[in-house]
Amino acid sequence: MTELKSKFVKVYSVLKKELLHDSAFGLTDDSRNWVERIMDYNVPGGKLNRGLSVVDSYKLLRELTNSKYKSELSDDEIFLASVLGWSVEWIQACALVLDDIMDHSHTRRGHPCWFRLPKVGMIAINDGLILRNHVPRILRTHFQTEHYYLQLVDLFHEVECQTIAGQMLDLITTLAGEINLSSYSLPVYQQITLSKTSYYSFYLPVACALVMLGENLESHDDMKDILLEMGTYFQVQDDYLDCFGDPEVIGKIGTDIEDNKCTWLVVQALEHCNEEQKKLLYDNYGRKDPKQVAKVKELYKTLNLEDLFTQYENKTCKKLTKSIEALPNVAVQAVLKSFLAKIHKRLK
Ligand code: GPP
Ligand code: MG
Ligand code: MG
Ligand code: MG
Repeated sequence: MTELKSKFVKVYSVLKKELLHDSAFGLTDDSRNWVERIMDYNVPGGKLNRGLSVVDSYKLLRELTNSKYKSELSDDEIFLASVLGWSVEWIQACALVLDDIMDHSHTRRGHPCWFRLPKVGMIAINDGLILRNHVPRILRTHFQTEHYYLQLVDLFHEVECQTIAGQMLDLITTLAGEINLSSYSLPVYQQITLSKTSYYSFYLPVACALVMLGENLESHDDMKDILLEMGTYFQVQDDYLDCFGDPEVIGKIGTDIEDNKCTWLVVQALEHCNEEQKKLLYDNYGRKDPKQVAKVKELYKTLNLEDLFTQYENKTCKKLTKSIEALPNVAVQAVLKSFLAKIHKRLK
């Protein structure tokens, strides 16, 4: 583990302790124990990519701003950037707890989904809200005296609006697809991924670093556009792994076919199939029966979607690299390249 990562990891228990004693929640001994379980089960167990990228981006971008940042990162700066990183991880934890209920998922990060635990069930909905409401408390405790506090609160709120609107689109498109799969197209798919994934997973971590550096977010639209495009690439990978990934490695069992989701794979299948294959897809997609799910997977294989995905990955990586290298600032380039390196050809 790098020194920066180990400093980042340690901040989790600081935030946890503060939240367990935050009078705003008026916790009892029992509810405090429950909240501790919610946090420990759902917040720290992932790859931590989103959280760590706040600290990494801050480090790389501070060289871009002005000469007062030439010295080494101070412990205070690392701590504050880590607090923001964990705030993004908290948003992620809330999203996953709720998304797993909506997607009827079974496992997450190699364990049963939180709502699948016998004593949890639908209490998980309120638990998701608890996690979501931890974020403004964290921001208040650590940033309320900073000149950029309001900007930070607005940023988290706006990104959350995008994400929940994207989640809604993901879900209502699924309903439309129950009537007719022909509504599934690449533009529809891109609209869903942009809002449900790209904003919170790619734009938010970098935007946090920029706000901490006193930067005006509007002056970084070129970087934002590339980050959002990377988010689509990331969700295409997520869809691919849902069907073809190893559950042992990705830590979750796919449910997209059963859930009738508008995924990159089904959009490609619809585009490349003949009439007979289209009928097979219409008859078997969005059904719980494992035999029908297997038929859809078989069709994906017949249509060589695995190869098509590899081609997509290579093409997208080249295109993104070209856009990154066309940007004027080397620090910005470094941030974007580090993001791309983290996700390119990922297996989990
Ligand atoms: C990914 O969708 C998007 C999210 C997890 C955001 C959810 C947002 C909410 C506001 C609940 P996904 O369902 O494909 O993710 P996964 O494959 O990890 O379940
Ligand atoms: Mg989902
Ligand atoms: Mg899901
Ligand atoms: Mg998925």
